[in-house]
Amino acid sequence: MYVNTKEILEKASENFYAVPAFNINNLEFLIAIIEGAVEKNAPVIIETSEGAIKYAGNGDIYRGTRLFVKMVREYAESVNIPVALHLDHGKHFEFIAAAIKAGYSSVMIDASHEDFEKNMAITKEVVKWAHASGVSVEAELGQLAGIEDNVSAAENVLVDPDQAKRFVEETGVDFLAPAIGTSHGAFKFKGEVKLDFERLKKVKELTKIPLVLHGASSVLKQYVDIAEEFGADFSGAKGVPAEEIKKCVQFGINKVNTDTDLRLAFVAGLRKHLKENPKEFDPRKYFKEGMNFVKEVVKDRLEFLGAAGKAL
Ligand code: TD3
Ligand code: ZN
Repeated sequence: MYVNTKEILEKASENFYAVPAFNINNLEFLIAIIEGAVEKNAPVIIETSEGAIKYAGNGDIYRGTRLFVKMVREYAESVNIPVALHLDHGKHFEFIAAAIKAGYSSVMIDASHEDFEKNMAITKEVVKWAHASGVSVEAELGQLAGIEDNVSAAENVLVDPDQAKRFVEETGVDFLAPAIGTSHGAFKFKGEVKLDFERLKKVKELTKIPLVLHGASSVLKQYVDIAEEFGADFSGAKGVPAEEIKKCVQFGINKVNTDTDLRLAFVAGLRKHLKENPKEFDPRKYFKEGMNFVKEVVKDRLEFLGAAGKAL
């Protein structure tokens, strides 16, 4: 079923589990994610960044958003699990408007790089338009360090829980992403993994709405090793271990954004297949091994986040 993200996340918040939101750029990742979620009988969120929309539309964002809605709806409507489509890190009104018009289930307005008052004013405006079309809204407070795909900040700026309370009350936003020390990409921590659980707990107590963890990939050793065995160099890569993410879920996280882990798994499968089959040139064959690894990551996340078995 193609559903509103709010439906999926309110149920998760009431029942103390989280649902992964997986980023896609193409059909292959979508198929792997849907297959994994069906096997785990779990709800799942598909998300696309502004960059993914430009890529899929080959420069035309209206074509890109419409294509993703058609692709995701087609797969969602033929399976018996709730599937939602979300705009990740919407920073430009043009993309947000295109996503709402095309039929996305929810959008993120990421004005976290602006000062608090401006972030609030921008978010309020987006909530007004989106809600008028039945589309739910995610916003972000604080900033994540790291640079990837239009998402950049030099340093972590952690969320202020009292500001979060005021922000939620005044904007009417449906989900909130509080910065608690994670970052985007494959190189999240130089030393130890350090997340601010106390801050997260306070944000949940004061807002009581579904919360979102960005930069939540684990950078799984098994796929990094396979990729490196077949020619990749990911030295220094480090993510958030599953145990840490599970603690975040205990303290109120309900949506766990995951992009890097799928990319790493896919490239490991692709490199392995091409190296082991030098005569192969059929994309359906060499993509398949990447898709199989992606599907394993999807199933593992659905399981440890507690979403497995929660389809109905
Ligand atoms: O919003 N995202 C996905 C997009 C990151 C920028 O390309 C996340 O928060 C997931 O981040 P990651 O890198 O840990 O998978
Ligand atoms: Zn993010």
